Amino acid sequence: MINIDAHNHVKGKSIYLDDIQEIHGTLYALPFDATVAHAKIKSIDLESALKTKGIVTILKAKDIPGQNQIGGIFPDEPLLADGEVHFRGQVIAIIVGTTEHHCRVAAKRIKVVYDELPVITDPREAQKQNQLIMPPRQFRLGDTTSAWSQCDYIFEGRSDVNGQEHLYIETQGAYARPKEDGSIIVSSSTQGPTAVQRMVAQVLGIPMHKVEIDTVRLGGGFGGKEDQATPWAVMVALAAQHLHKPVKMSMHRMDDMRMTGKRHPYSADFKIGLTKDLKILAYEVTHYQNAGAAADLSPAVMERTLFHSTNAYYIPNVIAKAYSCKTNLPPNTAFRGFGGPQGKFAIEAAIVKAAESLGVSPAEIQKANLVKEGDELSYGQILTQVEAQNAWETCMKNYDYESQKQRVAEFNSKNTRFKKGLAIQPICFGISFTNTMMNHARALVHIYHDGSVVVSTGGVEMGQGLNTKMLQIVVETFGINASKVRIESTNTLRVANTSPTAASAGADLNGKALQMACNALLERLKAVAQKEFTDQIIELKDEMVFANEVKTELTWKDLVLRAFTQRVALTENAHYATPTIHYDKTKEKGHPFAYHVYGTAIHEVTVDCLKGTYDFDSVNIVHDFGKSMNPTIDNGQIEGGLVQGMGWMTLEEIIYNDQGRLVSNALSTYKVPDIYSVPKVINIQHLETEGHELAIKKSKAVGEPPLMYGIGAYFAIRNAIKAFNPNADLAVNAPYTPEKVLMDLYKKS
Ligand code: MTE
Ligand code: LUZ
Ligand code: MOS
Repeated sequence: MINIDAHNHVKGKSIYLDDIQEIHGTLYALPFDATVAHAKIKSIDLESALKTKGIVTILKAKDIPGQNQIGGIFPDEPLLADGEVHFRGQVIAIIVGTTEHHCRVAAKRIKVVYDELPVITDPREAQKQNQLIMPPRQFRLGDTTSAWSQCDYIFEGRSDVNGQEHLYIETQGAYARPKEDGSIIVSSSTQGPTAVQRMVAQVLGIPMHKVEIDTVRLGGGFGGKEDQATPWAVMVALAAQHLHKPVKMSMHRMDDMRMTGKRHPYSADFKIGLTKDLKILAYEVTHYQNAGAAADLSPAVMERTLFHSTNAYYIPNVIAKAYSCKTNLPPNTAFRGFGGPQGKFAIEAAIVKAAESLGVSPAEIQKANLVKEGDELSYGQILTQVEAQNAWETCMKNYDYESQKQRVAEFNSKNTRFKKGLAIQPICFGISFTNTMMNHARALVHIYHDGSVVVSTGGVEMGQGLNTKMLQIVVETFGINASKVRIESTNTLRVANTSPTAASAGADLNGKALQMACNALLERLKAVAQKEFTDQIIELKDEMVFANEVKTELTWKDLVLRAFTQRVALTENAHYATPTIHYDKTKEKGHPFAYHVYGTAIHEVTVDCLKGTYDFDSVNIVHDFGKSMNPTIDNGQIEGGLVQGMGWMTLEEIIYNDQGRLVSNALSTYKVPDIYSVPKVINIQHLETEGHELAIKKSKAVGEPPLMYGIGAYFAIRNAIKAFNPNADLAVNAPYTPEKVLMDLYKKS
């Protein structure tokens, strides 16, 4: 089935937040933010701003009737700064006017006097000063202390990896309209309508039943709208409540980049021990997560870093520790992979360090340590249906890696200006929210008596094709044509208490609930048909209901109408909660993931050793989709995830100066992959596997895992540099921008 949004997207007919038809009298809200990263606010002078033409009001912390608090995990984040600011871009006031332009004029007239305080931007520095979001956490398997003595080789090192701007095409935004009795509807470009509902209620001081959140679709979220779509929705709701008027906000790209958090930068210290036959016996890693100025989702992101600290490798003795460090930057947040990529980056750095010191290829170490059936990970989960070795070997064989290696070696021996590099990147990614409590979902299905069907789930469409997958479930369960089914917006009045669409689990969780609802309706309809056809076996097929043996036929439409006239319920609501998962935080042991997703990618890059620039010749992937329910959409997720991961590892460089000012604050200074920088060839092969019972239709979650293939891009470039300058002593510090590549090409040993 083609993506149901394809035609409207291409024609520009799809509705995003800023396309919603505005009600006459709609006002515009502009957030006014801090220009220093850490300070006491001595005074705010709004007088001249308030007199500006077109300005209706300017709201500050004191204008909040409920709690000035939007922290999701910990209550440590005010909606509006009150007395002090902790990062540049922190919102101090909301300017409301008749147009955005008027608000911007007023913003220039607001005068804030600050009493500046010291600024910390580095996570290690924050840790030294005991500026932590929460106490550190540690996962432990086996006994590293005694394992070190059994190792033939031990290496230590450090890796650093930068953050990443989400760059959803649609910036953050929301549109609030007051309803009667102090209730309110807010259209929000959010991955988490319930999170928005909860915070609107909390800040406005009203119960959740007075707050309706509606989300049609997002022009991309990538985690950036899991938690951080909330403040803007709360701001317009607050303004609408004050003024009894519709209020809208649709952020300017530079405001969005400056005010919102990003992927967490991490710094890590590692120690890795191996035996002579290259088995990794012990691994210790300490992660320093740069959380920014408030918790946001950092504790959960840090947890996923720990869960993925050994990637696709079995290591019998592990200590993985992480600090969530508080700095004066915008709170960093969810981003595709959610800390997993940073955990994997460190173990790959450790393996590369060991390989280079031993004079072997990293691939030899990677291959020798891939997880197998029954292996235990550091958090106690025993792996089953493991496809790590299968994916690796299929990848090597199907793409003829041996010849590729020879061809690259030959190329490098004949060329000096251009050098090629290869890297292999296996992945193993856990599917489920690491917080067990979040793994549930609901769906609501109405069959109208004309036979048309409308579906609501808690899942949000953000370009990943969720709605198409939901439609497939309905169509396949009922055996009816897609034109009979409509997937409605995600709305907190129709589906309540939703988890955000995240953790790649959107299709699994909402799809399973939807399947249950459809099956319940189907049983009821079958019973109606059975009565009509005096107890014969009924099968729904191709829009017809066939009664076996007798040649009576009944169309779907007739059957639905008969059910209606017999007063049978044509609405069903179902609830699904992932079975089998559990986790004990006090022991840091359990079975947090429903299943894991596996795969292997081979990167080939050519580096121009005069300029430091590079081109990716090819990325060859073998991926474990299970039984993909929509290969076109799923391949799109692999391509997009891969390129997004490669961007993180290569071109995309977030720069804050030491005063916490975002220097890479626009697309002129922040470079993302474009059509010229994507690999010239991307091959994707589907691994033949059974799939998993807990995956929707045995079609495994696909949203986040492919991002981590991108890590291979970094090490492919490193290998090309090594081919040019074999003795260079290279740090591991992503991204590998052309500037850094150039410096490393000519670095002394
Ligand atoms: N694909 C597109 N086109 N746009 C997005 O915003 N977000 C990614 C991934 N793929 C995203 C995307 C992230 S971070 C997640 S968690 C999943 O989609 C969420 O959707 P799913 O749970 O339905 O896979
Ligand atoms: N969000 C969350 C996530 O709250 N918990 C998770 O485990 C998670 N994983 C990936 C992305 N978002
Ligand atoms: Mo994705 S980071 O789970 O929104």
